[in-house]
Order: sequence, then C-alpha cells, then structure tokens
Amino acid sequence: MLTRIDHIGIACFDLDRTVEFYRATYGFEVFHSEVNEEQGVREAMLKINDTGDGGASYLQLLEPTREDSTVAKWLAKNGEGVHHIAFGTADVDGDAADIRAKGVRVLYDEPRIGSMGSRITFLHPKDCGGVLTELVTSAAAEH
Ligand code: CMX
Ligand code: CO
Repeated sequence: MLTRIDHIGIACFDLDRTVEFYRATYGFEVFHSEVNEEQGVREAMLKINDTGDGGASYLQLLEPTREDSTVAKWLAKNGEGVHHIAFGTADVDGDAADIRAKGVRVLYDEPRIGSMGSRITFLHPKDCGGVLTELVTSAAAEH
C-alpha cells in the first residue's frame, strides 16, 4: 500500500546552487546527501515533514554525474525542473508486482538501491500520464 509522498525529484545542473536556493528561499536544510553511481546522480535530500506511516516527505535535488545518465539526458531535453514523484510503501516488491499486473511497465525486475539505503523501482512515464513515478521502501522502520 502506498502511504505517503516520499519525495519529489527535481533535476538541476548545479546541486550546490540549487541547495542554496531552497535554503535561502524556504529555509529547508540538507538532511542527507550522497552520490548514487548506479543512477548517475549526486543528490541532496531536504526533509519537509514526517508522515503518519513513520516515514517522511523530502525534496530530492538531483545533479547528473555523467553524460549518459538518465537525469543528464532529461536535463538536456527539458532544462531544470520536476523530474519524478515518489510514493512510499512498506512493501515495494508487492506494490510493484500489483501495479505491473495492472499493465503498467515497471522498469526494474528487482528493486535497486536508492537514497539512504532505500529500495526503489520506477514506473514508465508513458504508462503514468507523463509522470515518471518511483516506489520507495525506506531502509528504516519498514519490513
Ligand atoms: N518524466 C516524464 N516523461 C519522461 C521522463 C520523465 N522524467 N523521462 C523521459 N520521459 C519521456 C520522454 O519525454 C520521451 O517521450 P517522447 O517519446 O514523447 O519524447 C520518452 O519518455 C522516452 O524518453 P527518452 O528521453 O528516450 O528516455 P529513455 O526512454 O532512455 O528513459 C526512462 C526514460 C523513464 C526509462 C529513464 O529515465 C529511467 O530509466 N528512469 C528511471 C531512473 C531514474 O530516473 N533515475 C534518476 C533518479 C534516481 C532517484 O530518484 O533516486
Ligand atoms: Co527519486
């Protein structure tokens, strides 16, 4: 069951400049940052609020680390902006299987590693009304 907006992914050319915009404009601080080589991103997670399921909602600011990454390709085509949304669940495997059975393309056979040791998968934007959609089970507090 999907129980929260886990994050909104925002693609940018310059992570440090974008982090500074969110800090100066809204007062949001970096909760966590990391490089995910598999996804080809350097990212900062800004925690916005806790959620009733024991998780939280974040903004995920994404800067590509290589030319052939999905985010680099998207930035070249669209410029900076909202790249994807992510729903949180305690069971990414089960929810991905249920959604796949409804005819929506799930991009990975098995969930991969996302921010903060979470397990993630993606739904194809062309099957989701033009919205790249991620499913996330966070490392903490979920089975
Ligand atoms: N949102 C909406 N539509 C998108 C999109 C996005 N983020 N990315 C691509 N599309 C659309 C394109 O506009 C294009 O549509 P048209 O054919 O109408 O022009 C179509 O999808 C194909 O796009 P493409 O540029 O040819 O890109 P690919 O098919 O090579 O890749 C996708 C698209 C979704 C398979 C790829 O981006 C992907 O695997 N994404 C999942 C991984 C990811 O995004 N990782 C970064 C974030 C990591 C994290 O959140 O932790
Ligand atoms: Co994401």
